[in-house]
Amino acid sequence: MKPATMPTEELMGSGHLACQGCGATQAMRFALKALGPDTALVIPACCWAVIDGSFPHSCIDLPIYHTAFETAAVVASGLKAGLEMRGDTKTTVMAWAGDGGTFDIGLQSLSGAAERNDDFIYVCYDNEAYMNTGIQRSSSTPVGAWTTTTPVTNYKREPKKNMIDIMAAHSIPYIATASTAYPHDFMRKIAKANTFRGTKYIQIFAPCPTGWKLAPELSVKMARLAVTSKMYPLLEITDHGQKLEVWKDFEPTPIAEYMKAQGRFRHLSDAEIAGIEKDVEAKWERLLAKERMLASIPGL
Ligand SMILES: Cc1ncc(C[n+]2csc(CCOP(=O)(O)OP(=O)(O)O)c2C)c(N)n1
Ligand SMILES: [Mg+2]
Repeated sequence: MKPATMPTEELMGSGHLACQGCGATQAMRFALKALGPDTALVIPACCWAVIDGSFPHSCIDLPIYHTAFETAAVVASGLKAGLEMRGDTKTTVMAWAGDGGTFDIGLQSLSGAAERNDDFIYVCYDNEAYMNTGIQRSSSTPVGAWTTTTPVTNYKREPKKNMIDIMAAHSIPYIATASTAYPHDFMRKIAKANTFRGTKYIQIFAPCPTGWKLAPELSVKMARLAVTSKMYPLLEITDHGQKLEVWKDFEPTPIAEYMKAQGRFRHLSDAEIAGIEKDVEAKWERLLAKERMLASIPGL
């Protein structure tokens, strides 16, 4: 990934209410730099419902529609339709939800909006649990993780839900994953998403030092190691689900380096970590095979 210049315009101020090292907060700042001021936000219940501040204060210099937990996508659909009825076809509507609000409770309204191909960007900031209510397991929580509802005696055994494949099955124009360690890549993907009409889905890996029992200063490092350990591949899906591009231009790092820095994985033995690494490697190989397979089919 080539370095690029960060836009200097700030639509997010410093007076936010997030924890130190919050990846979701970094992600919002980058997204708004990529989109600019002609943007309206829809935020359901999640940490970000708190982070921007309580009315009448806000750290974001844009209109924000705070919604019920399960309704981010359908409210974004309605907001966009309302703006268009008023003759405003320019404003970008961005729904901004957590993994619980996306992978679990908001899935139905997101699926409905994506099937209709309603015109907005949906960003899921993925911190891999319900953090705002005290670190409960979501279907995005990875195998092996401690949460308050998956305690060390009964830590998470089920694999993380493959939300990207679910979204790809909707044939929407643009899907991407991103990581807070690669802000230029994320901003490029947000800007690219904004060039398509229809539903665009971007899922950004956003460390939560509080929920992961992680030193806040390691937030960006973890976001990088998640990618270089192949736990969280960076990819783009275009052509309505028909074209997949996976980023491979990095030095691979061992998964133990990623997992051992985080208290949520501290109970895992070396053998268990090795088992997870094997699974991650197999998933990575399948992803690359899929990329080759899609590239080999002409005329799609
Ligand atoms: C219908 C409903 N159920 C439960 C809640 C309580 N609640 C508010 S935020 C939240 C967790 C959100 O998790 P996620 O979407 O991952 O965002 P994060 O808190 O991690 O930022 C929950 C369970 C709610 N507001 N509404
Ligand atoms: Mg979450």
